[in-house]
Amino acid sequence: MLSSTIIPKEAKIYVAGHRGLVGSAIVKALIAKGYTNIVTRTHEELDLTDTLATATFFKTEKPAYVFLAAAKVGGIIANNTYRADFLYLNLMIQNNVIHQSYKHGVEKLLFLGSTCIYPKNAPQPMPEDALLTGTLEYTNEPYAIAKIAGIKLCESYNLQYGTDFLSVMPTNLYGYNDNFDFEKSHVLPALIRKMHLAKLLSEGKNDEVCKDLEVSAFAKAQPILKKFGISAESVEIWGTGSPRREFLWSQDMADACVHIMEKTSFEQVRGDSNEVRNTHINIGTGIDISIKELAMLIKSTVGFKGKLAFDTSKPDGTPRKLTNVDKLHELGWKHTVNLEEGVVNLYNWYLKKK
Ligand code: GFB
Repeated sequence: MLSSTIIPKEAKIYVAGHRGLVGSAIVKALIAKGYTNIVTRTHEELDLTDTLATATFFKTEKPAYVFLAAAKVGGIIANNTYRADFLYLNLMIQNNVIHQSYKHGVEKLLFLGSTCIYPKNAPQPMPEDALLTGTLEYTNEPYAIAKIAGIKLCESYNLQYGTDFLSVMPTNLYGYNDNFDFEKSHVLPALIRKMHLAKLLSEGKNDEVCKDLEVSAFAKAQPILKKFGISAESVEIWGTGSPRREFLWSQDMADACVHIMEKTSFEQVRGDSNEVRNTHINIGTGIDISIKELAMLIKSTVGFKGKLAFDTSKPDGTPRKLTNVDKLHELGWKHTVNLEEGVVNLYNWYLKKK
């Protein structure tokens, strides 16, 4: 199954979403591999939901390879709250970038989705073929529908127009440049920040708490801490703690993306059926952990001695999301950073950033 596309080191490569968690890691991975002609645009410079602006960008820059890592993303509550934004913005971004890539002869495109495309009760670990076999998890249905449309758009351009657009579905990601906002972030960075603040409170370091929360006085920090269930004695964890999740270090994800861009083509993954489906590729570790176990791991990494308080009024989301990574392994890629190591790396990065 393994072959290789020769990508010249000076080929023009556009990384859409280069300031995000994965996009920034993809740029780093490309530079490390010696690629010299990487094109990026900030959101202020190019709004990818703007069809005309995106068309002008492709016409002018003519990238040969595209990594589509730009997306509206967030944790479970953000997905459930901003349902229209998650559907509309993601459809617009991917429609514009994928269509313009076709129009301007991009040689290869890699579209990044998410494992939330699979049904809520998909078999575990979830193989690529589980797509569209059941009802989606309610909290992220709009986001999942957008990502499923992206997979189908890539497959359909390949089948109708002979393009080489691949889709990869990463498991839950974490890493440098993560979002630590209590309401919008994913569980791992949220718990690092909450446990860190609780530890500072338990040590009486109220000034450092204010600095982290960017408030001028402790009286202003108190309502925020209360709202998010952070105290010297305990940290609030959303849901029951029983859902299981798989976590992948974002730099590993980026390396997998570059590996697939270099080594895989649509021809290789299309299969020999007349009905071409499920050509996307899962990216994960194949190892999961419960949210309670994750909270315990972060608690011990941060050094917080208090308790965990489970807020069952908050949603659990999908009970389990473990990826089947057989296809990825057959394509010659395996993760390198384990969760314990990754949590230490991210906590150290967070401390330095402060
Ligand atoms: O990371 P998270 O928001 O993503 O939540 P999902 C994972 C689990 O952690 C859920 C629990 O069961 C949450 O209830 N959790 C506990 C917390 N405490 C917290 C907390 O402080 N913050 C957060 N965010 N969660 C998203 C999807 O689902 O993951 C997206 O909505 C996408 O579509 C993304 O696929 C990767 O795994 O539940």
